[in-house]
Amino acid sequence: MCGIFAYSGPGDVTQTLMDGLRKLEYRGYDSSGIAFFSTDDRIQCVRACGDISELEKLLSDEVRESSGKTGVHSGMTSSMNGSGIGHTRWATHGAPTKDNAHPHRAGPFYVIHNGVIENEGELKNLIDPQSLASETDTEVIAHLLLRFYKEEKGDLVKSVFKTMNCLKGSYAVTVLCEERPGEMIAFKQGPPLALCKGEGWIISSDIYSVGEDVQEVIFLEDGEALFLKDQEFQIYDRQGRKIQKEFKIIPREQSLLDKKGFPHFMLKEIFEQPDVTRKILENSIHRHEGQLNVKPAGGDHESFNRLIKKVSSVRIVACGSSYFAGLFGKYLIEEFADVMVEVEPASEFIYRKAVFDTNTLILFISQSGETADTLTALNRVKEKGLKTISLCNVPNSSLDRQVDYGFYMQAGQEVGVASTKAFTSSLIWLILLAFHFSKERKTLSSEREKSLVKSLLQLPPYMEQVLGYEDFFLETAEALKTFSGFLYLGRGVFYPIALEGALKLKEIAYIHAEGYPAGEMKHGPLALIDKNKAVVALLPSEGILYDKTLTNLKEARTRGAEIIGLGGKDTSELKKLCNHYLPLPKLPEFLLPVLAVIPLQMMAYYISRSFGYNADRPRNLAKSVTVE
Ligand code: F1P
Repeated sequence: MCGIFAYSGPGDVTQTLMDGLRKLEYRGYDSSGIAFFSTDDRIQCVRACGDISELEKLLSDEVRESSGKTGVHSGMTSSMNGSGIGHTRWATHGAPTKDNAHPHRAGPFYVIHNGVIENEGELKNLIDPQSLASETDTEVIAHLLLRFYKEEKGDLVKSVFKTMNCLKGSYAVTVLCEERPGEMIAFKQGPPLALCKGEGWIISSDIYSVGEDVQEVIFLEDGEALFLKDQEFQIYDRQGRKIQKEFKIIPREQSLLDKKGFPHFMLKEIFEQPDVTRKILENSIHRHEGQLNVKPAGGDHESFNRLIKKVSSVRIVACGSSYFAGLFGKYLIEEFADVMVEVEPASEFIYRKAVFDTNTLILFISQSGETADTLTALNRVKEKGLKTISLCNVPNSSLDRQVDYGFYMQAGQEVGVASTKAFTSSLIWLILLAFHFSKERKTLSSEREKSLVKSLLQLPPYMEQVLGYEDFFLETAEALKTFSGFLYLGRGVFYPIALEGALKLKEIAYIHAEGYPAGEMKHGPLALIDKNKAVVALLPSEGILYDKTLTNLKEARTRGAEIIGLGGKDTSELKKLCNHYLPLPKLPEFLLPVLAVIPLQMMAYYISRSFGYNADRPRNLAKSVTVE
């Protein structure tokens, strides 16, 4: 949450900042702002409410005005070195107003911040509260820096460490000081910050925001501070000692902020799911031999295999859609690998006494690899010496860098705030992991493995088939948008998908929706059902769970609800029972959820679109949740 992009070097500084901020907008779009040295060594600060386009408009007006007055083209240096800091905000302290937009100023210091300062109230005793011009916790950091800078007679390193020692909470901070052109400071505890080496220096929350030609990166670790001066830099550790850090070469895909003709990234990402699945399967099965080939991208695979042979249980910890994917993983791993699995939202896990035995393997799932609760949970279990693995979409993210074994979702950059393709990638990976566990623990016969591989390979064309039912999605979205509440029901592996379907509708269409285990409906939620409610039911193709879910559906229908059914069976009874029914292609039950989630994503998307909402940027949310 909140994006930081700072630049020091040759070229057009404001343009570089704006290009970077545009790629970080997924981290927050409440307001944005930049501060940069103009050619007369003064800092110019421009802030705007709303998304980056508002800042762009304001910036061109202000720069034009100041050029008129001073004869300089502020910030737009070419061969000369310039520097500036930029911020895109997800509001925590203080409403999303212009006054609360970053950068915040105290004396010569201009500060941008990602995170939450938890002792902000207490810290106000160390500064003059009358001097505060905003409601933010960030401004307190700027005033502390100013106070210590005066006390330490201009010693910047001491002032920064004194400031950091006062702060409680999470922060990634970047600072410009008007008295020190050519210098820039960054320090962090929690949210990510990376120093990237290109034509100049970039400090950013996310290396995706930097051009693909810039591949040399240093990730700052918690407690570290970076001082950049005249294109040289020095990093200090938590104790204030100078340290040397090596650049890592990180080849990567360019951030593709191209909707490829789709009206929203979310829709593009939904349509990418078959290809993402093809890519994962290409890398994790031997198609011709009909065998699995599952290996962590980070960490030695032989030691990983030794580890999974001896684990007594698995604990999955994650947030949001990643948590729901984890619930699906529980069904699969317990069913096929016969290993006990517990799943918990990271925000719950971190503030209670959790009991494990030493052979518990902890699996963290996170698209971004930067979710604050998930990272705190990782620190907790590492303190206990437990082995950790991650399923993550962003290589080199904070989570990926710290676990023992890392698996990559391989979904490619996900821009839409509400997760779609990263969720389905997680499902595919959890299926692969469940069967890999089973194989390594010698409970998977080679016939079973072959038939699994065959079924997995059917997924991408079937996903394409489901994506082709556009008329159904449009029609149901149109029919459903007037309903005031939704219940998503499923049993077994379909239950986590019901939760995910309800979350999509809440996130992007702002309609109240609940995911529920179908059998629990009669223990309460049935009381909600009337003709203004819609019930979305996910059905397997056969067996006891099919019969039981059907009964639950009839109970809802009897009470007047609009029924939308999805399932692996195609009968006239189902079509009669449901107001809208979509039969899914035939696949083994444990694979069907991968298909079933697609109509749920599409219906949520079309309902959101029919209201004119921007599905890519749901109100109040951000893609990377770096605060607790
Ligand atoms: C978890 C998550 C997403 C959600 C949204 C906010 O993030 O809740 O599932 O769609 O983007 O964050 P992560 O830990 O998987 O990155």
